[in-house]
This record gives sequence, C-alpha cells and structure tokens, in this order.
Amino acid sequence: TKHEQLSEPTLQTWKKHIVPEKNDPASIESDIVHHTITTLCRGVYNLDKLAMYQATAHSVRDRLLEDWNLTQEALHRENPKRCYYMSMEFLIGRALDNALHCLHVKKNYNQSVDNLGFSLEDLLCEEKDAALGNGGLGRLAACYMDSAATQDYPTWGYGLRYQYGIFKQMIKDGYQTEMPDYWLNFDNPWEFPRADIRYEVRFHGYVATKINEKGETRMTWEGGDKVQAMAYDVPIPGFDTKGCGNIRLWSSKPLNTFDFDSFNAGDYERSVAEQTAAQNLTSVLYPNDNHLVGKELRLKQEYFFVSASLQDIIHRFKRAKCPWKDFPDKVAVQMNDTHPTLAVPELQRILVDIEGLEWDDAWDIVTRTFAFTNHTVLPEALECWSVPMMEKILPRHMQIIYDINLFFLQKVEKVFVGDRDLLKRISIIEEGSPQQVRMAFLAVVGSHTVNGVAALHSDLIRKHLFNDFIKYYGPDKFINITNGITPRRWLYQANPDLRDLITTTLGSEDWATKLDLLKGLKKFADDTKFQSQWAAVKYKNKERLAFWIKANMGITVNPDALFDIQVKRIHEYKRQYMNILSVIYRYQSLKKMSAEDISQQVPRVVIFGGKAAPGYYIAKLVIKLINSAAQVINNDKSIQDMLKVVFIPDYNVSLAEIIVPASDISQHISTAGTEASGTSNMKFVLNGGLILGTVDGANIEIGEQIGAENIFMFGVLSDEVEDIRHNQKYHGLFMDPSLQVVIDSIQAGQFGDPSIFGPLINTLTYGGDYYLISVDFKSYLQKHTEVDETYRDKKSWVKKSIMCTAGMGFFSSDRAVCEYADKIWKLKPFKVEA
Ligand code: B1H
Repeated sequence: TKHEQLSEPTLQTWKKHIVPEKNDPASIESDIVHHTITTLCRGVYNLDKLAMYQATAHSVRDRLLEDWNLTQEALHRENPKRCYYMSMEFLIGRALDNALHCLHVKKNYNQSVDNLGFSLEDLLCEEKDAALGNGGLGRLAACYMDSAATQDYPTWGYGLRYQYGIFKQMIKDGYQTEMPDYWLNFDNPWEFPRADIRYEVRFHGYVATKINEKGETRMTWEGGDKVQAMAYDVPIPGFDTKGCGNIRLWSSKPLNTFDFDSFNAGDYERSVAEQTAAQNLTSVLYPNDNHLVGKELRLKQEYFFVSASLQDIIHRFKRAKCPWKDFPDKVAVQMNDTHPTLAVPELQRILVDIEGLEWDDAWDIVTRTFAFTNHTVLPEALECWSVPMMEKILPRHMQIIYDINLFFLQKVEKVFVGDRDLLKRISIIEEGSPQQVRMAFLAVVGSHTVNGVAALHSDLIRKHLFNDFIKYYGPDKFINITNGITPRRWLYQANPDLRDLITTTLGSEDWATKLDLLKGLKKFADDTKFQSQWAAVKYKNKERLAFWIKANMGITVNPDALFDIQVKRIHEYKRQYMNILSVIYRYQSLKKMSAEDISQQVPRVVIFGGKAAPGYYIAKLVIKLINSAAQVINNDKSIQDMLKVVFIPDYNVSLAEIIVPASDISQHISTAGTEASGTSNMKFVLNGGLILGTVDGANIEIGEQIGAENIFMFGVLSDEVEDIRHNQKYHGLFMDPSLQVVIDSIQAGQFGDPSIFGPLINTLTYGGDYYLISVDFKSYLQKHTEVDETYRDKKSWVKKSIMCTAGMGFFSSDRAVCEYADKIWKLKPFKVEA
C-alpha cells in the first residue's frame, strides 16, 4: 500500500499534521464558521437554520472521523476476526445529537452555537431522519451497531442506500396517504461516498462449463446484465470510546462502460434507459413490515446487496493472504432475517466456480461463516421465491440451491430412512406450481447457528417452524438471544431530565454503558422526595409531548391525564383495532354517566401512531376508524375532556424520542404468539412507563425482570390460540357482548358513514376473528379498569414506574450484542487507543 512506499521524513510530515480537534467552545465556533464559509460557501448574510445545522454537523463529523480513521487503520493493521451484520434495513434516525453525546461535546456545542446566534436544540430538528427501515427489525439493526461500536466489537453493518426511505405518512380526511421520503435532497453529512469502492453485480444470463487452471471442470455464469454497486460509509460513533463503527451501504449505478452495440444500432435512447434502470435498483425501500410481496425488483435488491457485500468482505480477507479454510476464523456473517440469505449460495458459488474449491470444502467454509436470526413466525412474512423467477434472474444460484438441497436431503434420509413425509416437509424447495424456494430453510441449512429474538419466540420456532430441523441437527443449533435497545439513544439522549436524575441518584453516568446499574434505583422506590422528583420528570415529558401535539395538530391534551400510548406499525396482529374498539367502549360508558360521575373519572389521552403498508387495506381502515372516533370523541363537550384520542402522523424514530419518555402506559397487545419480541415495549419501560400487554414476545421477560406486580398482562396464552381458532372455525364465533355493543354503534353510524368500516367489521365476523379480538376483549377491558384504579393512587404508580426503569438492565442492546459475540460470532472486543 501507499504508505509503505513513503520515506520516513515524509511520514513524519504526515504525522505532524494529524492533530486532534480541540473541543473548547472557541475552537468549535471557529470550525463552524469555517465550514459555513468553505463547505457550504455561505456567510452571515445568507445563513439560515438549515445551513447552520449543516455547518455544525460538518464540524461534529470532523471529530467523529478522527475516531473512524483511528479505528479503521488499527483494524487494517491488526486484522482481527470481524463480524458483518447484513441487513436490508437500518432505521437509524438522526445522527447529530447522538454523535454529540457519544463524543461528550454537547455542552460546548450548545455554548458555541448559542454564541453564533442559534439554538442547538433548534438545529437538531433540521436533520432528516435516516429512515432506511420499516420498524422493529431495522431499528434493532441500528441499536446493535450502536452497541457494537460502544463495546469495541470489530463489527460492520452492510446494507442498501435507498434513495427513498420509508414513506412519509400524511393524514387526509382521516385516511393515510403516502409521500416519498426525500431524505437526500440536501447534502447528507453523515455519509462518505467511496467512489473508488465499486463492484459489478450480474443478473440474468446463462450457465456454461469451463476448464479451470487446475484442469477441473467448473460451472461459469456468463452474459446477462451488469450493474455497479458503489459504497457509502456511515460512521457509527461509540459512546465513551475512541472506537468508531461503520455501516457500508451500497448504491446502484450504471456500469461506466458504454453500450456500443445499441449506440451503433442507433438506439441511443435504449442505452440511456438501461442506465436509468440500473440506478433504480436501490431507489426505494419496500414498505412492508412483516409481510412479503414477491416482487422481482425486491429479489434483485437482495442479490445486489449480498453480492456487493461478499465481494467487499472477500477483497478484505484476501489482503491478509490467509488460506480459504481460515475464512470463518476471520469472518462471521450475521443474516438479519432471511433477506440476505442469497449470501449462502453466493459464497458457495464464489468458492466453487471462481476460486476452484471442492464442493464439500466450500460448504464447510460457508456453514462455519453464516448465522441467521429469525424475526417472525407470521406465514405471510416468511420469504418464498418462485423457482422460475429465481432461475431467470439468478440461474446459477438456482442450480446451487438445488444441489444444496439434494445433499442435505440425502443426509437427512440416511438418518430417517424412508420418512418421505419428513423429506417433503424439510425440503428447501416447496412443491407446487410454481415451486418455491423456502428462504428460511435455506438460511437454516447454510448457518451454524439460528436464533430467535425472545424466549417465547425461540421456543415457538423450535416447536413449530424449525421442529423438523431439530430432529436432524439436534437442539443446540437453535438458540435464543432476546432483543435489546441502546440506552444511549433511548434514555440518555431522549430523556435528559430522567438521565440527570438517575445520574445524580446513582452518583455516576456509568449506567449508560452498564445498564444493570439501574437496579441501584430500587432502594429509592419508596423515598418520597425521590418519588416526587421522578414524577416531576414524567410530567415535564408529558408537557413536552402535549406541546408538540398542540403545535402540530392543534389538539389540546392535559398532561394530568393518563397518557396511554400505542405506537408501532399498523398491523392486524398488533391489534390497534382492539385498542380503538376499547376506546369507543370507554366513550360510551362515559356517555351513560351523570356529569357528577364523569368528573370523578380518571382522564385519559389515548395516543396512536404508526404507518400502514400502502397496499394493506384493512390496516388503512384501522387508521381511518381511529381518526373518525377521535373526531367525535374530541369534540364531545359532554364528557368533560375525560377522553382524548390522538393519531400522531408520520411516526418515526425522531418522533419516538419525544413520545416514548411521555407514556404513563403503553400498549403491546398482539395476539399471543404473533409478536416475535417487540422492542418499543423495552423503550417505554426503560423510561418509567408501565405496560398493558399480552403474554407475548418480550413482554413476558420484561414482566420477569421488573416484577409481575409492575405490569398489566391479560389475554389468552399462545398455546391456547390454535385450539380457540379451531373451535371458532367449526363451532361459530360468539362475539363478546361488550364488543357487540361497540360494533353496533359503528354500524349505526356514530362515527361516520358505516359502510366505510364494513370490511373492517367483517374481519371479526365472516373473517372468523383470526386475531382473537373478541376472545381477549373482556379481559382487556378489565385490565383497563385496573389501570385506572392503580393510577388514582399516585404514590403507588410512581413506585411502579421507578421499579420499571430499575429492572431494565437486561434489555440493553449491549447485553444482546455480547451474547451474539460470545455464542455465535466468537468475537472479542478490539480496543483502539488514541
Ligand atoms: C420483524 C419483520 C419483517 N419481524 C419482513 N419480521 C420485512 C419481515 O420487508 N420485509 O419483507 C420487514 C420486516 N420485522 C420484527 O422484528 C418483529 O415483528 C418484532 O417483534 C421484533 O421485535 C423485531 C426485531 O426482532
């Protein structure tokens, strides 16, 4: 490399100029001014908030890059084992505030920005969210990158640089409408284009045979169309460390070679059109959470992502000149759900077809490299790709998948002689017309370890989805690693007042990286002074949210009311529908009371937020029903403001940072067995919010950690669900009477034209109530009453709230990432010194 050719004096000249940035307010001011004039080419005469944000961001990123370079240079030099986290989604949100905290420079930046005539808090709001994800799965990837960087694990993320992240949601006449997310319209200071890091990716074409240098026959994939993948690096600051992580995102570009054939044929337009098509590949994030829509472009995105990432990983591996058999000692790859599963046949193809390894040696390397996280059991979310489509786009991969399957089934058959049912069930190829590739099965066969994301979910996939595989592999391959969230963004940054109270109480900030220390709060749970400080923080956070709602939606909500929040993607299995039906029930109960009785009720503000996939008709009707109910309830003077309903539009990461600290209670009410884990449940409880939830996902473990007396749980258990569904189907649905009353009122037109809601109501009747809303409704209403009664006793409520936060140590993503590193990646921290 270049630096090895430089003479010692030249190297000294370089070193002399690599001096750390100074972080005193005067130096920061000077840097911001410098960036305004040079990077932005502006001056005081045409400065606005956005420009000022950009100049500030650039000066912060300079400081971040010192750490980035230090880390990447040390990794280059020492070449430790690394882990690559492959994910089609990274839901990062904003970067500036996070970087300021990680670098411990926020106080000085505050002062400098103030001296320059702006407010830092204002500038933070100028930043567009990096919203390259749908929901929990993408946000989890972002939390894990934060924890890997903070704990100095040599881990890189690989993903796609979508031109448009998740759509912007607007509410018009109560309905969701979608707008493109123009997040890259202005300069993005948090990414580094790497114009020199480009790889070619092939699609279509045909398979031929050739004789390689060793005289062996090998398959070769030829022809077809090629596009180019160009790298963009997003630095991921670690908290309290010199180490800095990285997410490498790929953007598709046309190949720089000009298509002379088309040109000579006079078809200039076609050659340009193809260039545009290449660019479109990474244009847009598919906006479906927990739902697969088998679009060809999506399959192409998945392969493009996998191909570019593996080429990059292999390029780095080859620099050290290690033999191929050592690949798994240098490289661990974690597949975030099945979306990157094509990496399995792709690595096998590279090793056999291109590098000339024998099939078995290659397969040994592949299966020691990959591990796979499953995030869902919902059948509609399990990826299956049609064989004809795969054959057309990736002909060689389809052959390799057939071979992987053949060799696998042969081994299974040796153990379970003659069990043809088993072979059919366990096959990677599902018979049917057309045949389908079961990506989850391919991922299992290609990985050394498979994990679920919460205890119940891991049990369920062992019992059902992957049960046959356990018969063959034994149980050890299938483990649980319960999800976690980063306490830096979700408490330290989002809830400054609680952060300061906790730090003062515990005597240090160490809890931010050792979250178990929060248990030190337990001994203050009965302390009256501490309780009132705690309650005051919650009140302030509710005021902050109330202010946002007033300013952005014009709705007045009372911070003394109980704030009851459900924010997450809108999905039938998450049962926002059940929530709004119970709100209507509450409204009707109020309407039956005397004015005197109404005034004695516990006032409630019910807050919803979340996006529905643009093609998900029923989910969109749920949004409409919430808004129609809100319209009626919020304008009914007779209920004395005892109930307010708010649907916050365009729920995203930066809004979550305002919403999460403000809950008294949050709802996580999926039908038991459907929500793999949930992670917002963890965020709310970490911020002292109680949970009203079902016995599902991580709710169960949260209850175990904070104590059953501090969580409101209701509903049927996951192992009852199947039987109940069966009975409903064959013996008819009996609708709970309190639910029937609510449905009647909707059908009577109390919330607008009832014909609108017909299809929604049908899901409960003709649809067979698949998500068991009627079954859980009564116990749900009872829990609501219990919540009200508990809230009346302010002291006992505050104590519960303290016990919530105090018990959340386990749910730090630091713990989760450590578990991945120890149990799966066999990875050690790699500490970088200044
Ligand atoms: C989760 C998804 C998901 N599970 C397909 N599965 C997607 C599936 O674009 N697609 O095709 C996108 C997302 N997302 C969520 O993962 C679970 O529902 C949550 O319960 C869990 O907390 C989260 C993180 O593990």
